[in-house]
Amino acid sequence: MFIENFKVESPNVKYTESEIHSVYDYQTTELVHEEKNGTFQWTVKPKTVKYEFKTDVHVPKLGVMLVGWGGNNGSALTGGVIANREGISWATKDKVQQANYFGSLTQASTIRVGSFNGEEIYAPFKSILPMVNPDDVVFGGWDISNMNLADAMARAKVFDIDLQKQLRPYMESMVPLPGIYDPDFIAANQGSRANNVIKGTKKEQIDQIVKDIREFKENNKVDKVVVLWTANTERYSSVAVGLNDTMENLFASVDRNEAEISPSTLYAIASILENVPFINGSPQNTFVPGGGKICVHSTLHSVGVGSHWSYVLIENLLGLIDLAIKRNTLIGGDDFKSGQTKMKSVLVDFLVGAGIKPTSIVSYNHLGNNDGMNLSAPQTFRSKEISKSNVVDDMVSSNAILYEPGEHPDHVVVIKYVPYVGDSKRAMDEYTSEIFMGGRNTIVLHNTCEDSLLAAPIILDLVLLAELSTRIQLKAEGEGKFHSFHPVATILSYLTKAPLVNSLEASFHSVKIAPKDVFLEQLLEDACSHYVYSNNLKGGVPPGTPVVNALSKQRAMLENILRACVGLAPENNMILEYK
Ligand code: NAI
Ligand code: DG6
Repeated sequence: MFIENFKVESPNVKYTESEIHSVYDYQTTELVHEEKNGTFQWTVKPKTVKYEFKTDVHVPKLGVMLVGWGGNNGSALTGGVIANREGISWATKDKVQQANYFGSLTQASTIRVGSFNGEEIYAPFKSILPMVNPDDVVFGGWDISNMNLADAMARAKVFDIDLQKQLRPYMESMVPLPGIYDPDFIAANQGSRANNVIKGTKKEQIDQIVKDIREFKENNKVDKVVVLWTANTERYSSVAVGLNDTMENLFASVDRNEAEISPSTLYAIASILENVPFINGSPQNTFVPGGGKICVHSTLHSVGVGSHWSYVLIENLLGLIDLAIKRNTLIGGDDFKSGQTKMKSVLVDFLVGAGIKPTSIVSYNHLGNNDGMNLSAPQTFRSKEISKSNVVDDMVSSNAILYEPGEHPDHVVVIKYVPYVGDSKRAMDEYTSEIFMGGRNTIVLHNTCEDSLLAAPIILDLVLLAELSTRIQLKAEGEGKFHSFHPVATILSYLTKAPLVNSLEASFHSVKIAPKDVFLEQLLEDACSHYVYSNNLKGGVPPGTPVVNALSKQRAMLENILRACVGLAPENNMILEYK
């Protein structure tokens, strides 16, 4: 049964005109180990921490500025929202199609709230907390191509022609602002598009983006803005000490007009300076984390090192993340998780969770849109290859019965540009696994889908959830004051391929190694299998928080946090009432 909305009645939850206040018991565990007769004995201690959550219920008028507004995703999202807002329907060869938000977690999925007379009761995901209605979002943004959004929609060849005709009057007057163009960061084949660019030094370009954000806010009378990168995939920037390793060095590099600072980093700096959330929908290392220093500390006996343990100090060089932390401005990314990777983060989770050992994962795609053309250059392909390749690491490392330490399935990613298929991406995957008694199991998937129609609702979720999460404050027992979530928005990880996670500026991690005869490389390998540490080594996620790619865990994290804000326990699926 479906209910449109609900309110929680509990001594732990208070709804007022301005906020929802909840008191929440967070049940977790603490692990302790001790060495006895040469082996470690582990004890797991259940622990409950009291949290309080405060959610501001005032839903703002939201402006969304897309970098790459005139691209396939940008035009599909803008047109899709207008079609929903205006209640547009259009004729296809099959039927009269109504606008909808299918594919959006917030708009088209449900959560279970309980059972009533033996029936399961579901409510819209968006009904948990007050959220911006996507129909009310004001869109704007930048593009290095000056094409208006109606023509951009036609260029994208994503929507049916009857829909395009109806949308054209709404979109003709939407023209992207000039963008920051640096041919060194995207494929040379994009040069012919670049007729709408901001001139000047990097510092001047940041100033222009800041000005654009302020004017957009003012002209559209929006309360809040979110900026999201859905422009071409860039190549990785080099991460180097003195260049972009710290906030100070990053600013100094901008002042020197350093060539290695990418356009996406410049947009992100401008947004963070304006305290505007910035989300990176492409795989490049916009936030330039990584390049951390790892040193082996053998002198840490005071913190209880056993004879089989050494400690590794990871000093993470935070780059732009440092700026976001200092300004407490939300950042999120990287790279929308739309199709093939979403399947991967479901299928490998299922296989490893079932005790089956994936040994080879081979993923081919071909597509014929402008994204595919840009990715046909080796440097931009490499960014995508990295973000598509690291998505099974957490599932593999969760099962030491199947995998030896450091062992991984062979994992190959191929992307080819085939103009004829346009936006209709083909993804073919072969998963080979070892099963009972040396048996082999091969699963083959073939997925055909308009890429932008998968990405557009994900963009919507990213901006709506980013906005919502800026209205939530929390504190654990013992913490004096409420605070917002960590600026690195792990809450968005369901929606991205290489979730950016919050990091510690310097953190100790214990790594099990043999006492003396281990080479540093071995130690690093071991450390990195526990904590994805550096762009150069693993692809874009700093240490501190374990990286979770498994889709069901990511969804549960998001749903359960929102449930906690209204004092509801996590969905435990135990159905004890019926046992
Ligand atoms: P697209 O190529 O159609 O659109 C990108 C737009 O960005 C173009 O209009 C281009 O002119 C503009 N652009 C390039 N550099 C710019 C800059 N520095 N400033 C402003 N505008 C700039 O690509 P599409 O299909 O819309 O995808 C966008 C991005 O999203 C790509 O990086 C793609 O890899 C990523 N992505 C897409 C997914 C999907 O399912 N469609 C999933 C995951 C990521
Ligand atoms: C080629 O793979 C084009 C890419 O932009 C993808 O469409 C995009 O990264 C989506 O990837 P996935 O793995 O989520 O389908």
